[in-house]
Amino acid sequence: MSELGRLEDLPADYVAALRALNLVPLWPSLRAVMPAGKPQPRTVPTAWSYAALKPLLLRAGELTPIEKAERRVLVLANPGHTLEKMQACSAIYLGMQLLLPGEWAPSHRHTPNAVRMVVEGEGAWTTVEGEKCPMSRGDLILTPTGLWHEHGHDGDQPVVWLDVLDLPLVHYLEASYHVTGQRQVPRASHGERAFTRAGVAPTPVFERARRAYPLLRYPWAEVKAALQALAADQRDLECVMVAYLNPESGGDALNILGFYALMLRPGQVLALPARSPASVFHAIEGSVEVQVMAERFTLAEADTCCAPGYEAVTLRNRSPSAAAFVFVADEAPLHRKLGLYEVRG
Ligand code: GTQ
Repeated sequence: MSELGRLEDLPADYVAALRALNLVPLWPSLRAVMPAGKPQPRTVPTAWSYAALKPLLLRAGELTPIEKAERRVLVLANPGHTLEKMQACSAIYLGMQLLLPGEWAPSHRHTPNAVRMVVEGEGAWTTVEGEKCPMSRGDLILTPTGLWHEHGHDGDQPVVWLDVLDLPLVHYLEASYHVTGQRQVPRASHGERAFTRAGVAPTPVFERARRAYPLLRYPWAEVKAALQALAADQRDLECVMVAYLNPESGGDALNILGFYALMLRPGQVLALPARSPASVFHAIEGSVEVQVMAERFTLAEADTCCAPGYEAVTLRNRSPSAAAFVFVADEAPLHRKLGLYEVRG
């Protein structure tokens, strides 16, 4: 195939005439926007150590009162996108949020979808549309697009959680905005237990208005038990993984990003195929080695890393005697909806 013409090959007056009319020749940029065979992601494999960031997050607690921050968050930014873009990868934002005892992060709603994976501390809660969700380590709390949410803390130690949002995508779509609201009054009965038995869901005789997001809190104790049961039941199963689902529709818990919990048996090496979506890995329990491209990260508990799409990822449980548990977020629901999803074996 012959080389395509370059911008420098064109007369300067011609390029200037085009620019004056807001016109651009395609051919000098065609290969950049559609590279041969495989995308060239900006996302570079990056890891964030919790032990390294925690003192800086606690210092933010001293430097900036919650009233001056609204959300006291250090963003886990991918240098490949430039730090200012606040992106872990093209569609995923990651942040570590600190709430100190007695603090309150006021009620708001916004167009981006968010989830919280609780990293450390007891006694905090997120109220979502009046549903008060207690936060314990490993719990996943959804705050889907448009739903009111606020965070509070009745405990006596700092609480930290990992925020995962589709903010980069929603911002790119010029659809990102928020609305500030009043303190919520928690509802007495919020039906939290209604979906925690596998295979059955509430079925009222009289049709009720179905909630788009019937389950907002996925307790770690339940998810871990599901993984352990799966591993014990299928001893040959290589990938012991569960997806966080909407229990009424059976579909992904949220529309844009996918969320999963993975168990690695003692010493297990798990080779994940190259797939089109980018992924994030966060160690909930145990120590896990993550190999992607030329990088090999060792994730201790509460550490996080990201991997670009179209790259194979190999995970290894570093313990010969204990299982390891990993929280995974990816862009798969988005890729599937757009018809872009690929597995490259
Ligand atoms: O807790 O509502 O990390 O609105 C970024 C934006 C957390 C939140 C973030 C947010 C929140």
